[in-house]
Amino acid sequence: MASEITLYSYPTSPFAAKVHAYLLYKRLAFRVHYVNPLKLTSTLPVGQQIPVLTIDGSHYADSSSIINEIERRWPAEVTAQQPLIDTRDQWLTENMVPTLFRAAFMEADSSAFKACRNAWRLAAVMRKACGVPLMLTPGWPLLLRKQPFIRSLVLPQISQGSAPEQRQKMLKQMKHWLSEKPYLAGDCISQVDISAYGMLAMPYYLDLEDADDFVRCEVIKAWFEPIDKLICDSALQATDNSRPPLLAAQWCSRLPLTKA
Ligand SMILES: N[C@@H](CCC(=O)N[C@@H](CS)C(=O)NCC(=O)O)C(=O)O
Repeated sequence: MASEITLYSYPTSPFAAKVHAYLLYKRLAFRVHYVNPLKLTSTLPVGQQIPVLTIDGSHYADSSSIINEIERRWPAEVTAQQPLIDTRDQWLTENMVPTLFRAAFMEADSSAFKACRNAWRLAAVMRKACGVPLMLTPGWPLLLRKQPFIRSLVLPQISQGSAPEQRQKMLKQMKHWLSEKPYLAGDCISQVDISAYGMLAMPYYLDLEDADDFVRCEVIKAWFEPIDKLICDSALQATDNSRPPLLAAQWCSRLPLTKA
């Protein structure tokens, strides 16, 4: 019998996007419970943060640990070396997640206007998917700026340089890995690729400003497009909606890069 899998998620969470993309990659049947952030702790079956994954009544928290649990239960036939996967996954998550939050985090420069527009875009999606009340959405840029978990991710990176500089650093590192091997941790696709894909695809498809820099880079685009097709096809081919897409079409302002 197939396992019962539920992902507790926000459509705008880069951590949840990693796990959601991985479930699609694995072609597992699952459902997504989009959580109202005002009722986060009373809704989650464990912990206080998104994502949580429930498999047959067992609960798992933390995106990388969840992916490791999925891999333990449904192992890949061929895989890259685990220590390399772990180090690169950690590096990418630590560097990429703050840049994603910075896209909607008002800083003391001209990008503050872009950050506000991005925050409102995210608020609109959170309203549709998670039932965030309309009256909260105008203040979303300020609410994001005040969130302790966002501040703890973003503030250390701000002291290291501008958001575009940090994204360039990340893209340079990904390009370097892809110049050595076809995938981010070697000759075969691994959780590093799928996690990075999820974290890049979510802001790209929601059309956050300046979130298409990686698609404009030929090397990254050549890596991204086949993974995008794999993940989008997985959702489309499950006609009973047993594999919900990473982002529902009605939230996206961009057309799919690749057709099924
Ligand atoms: N290390 C965790 C971080 C998860 C996380 O920060 N989730 C955010 C949403 S993107 C959250 O639920 N924040 C609510 C809070 O900390 O109050 C992971 O990888 O899953």
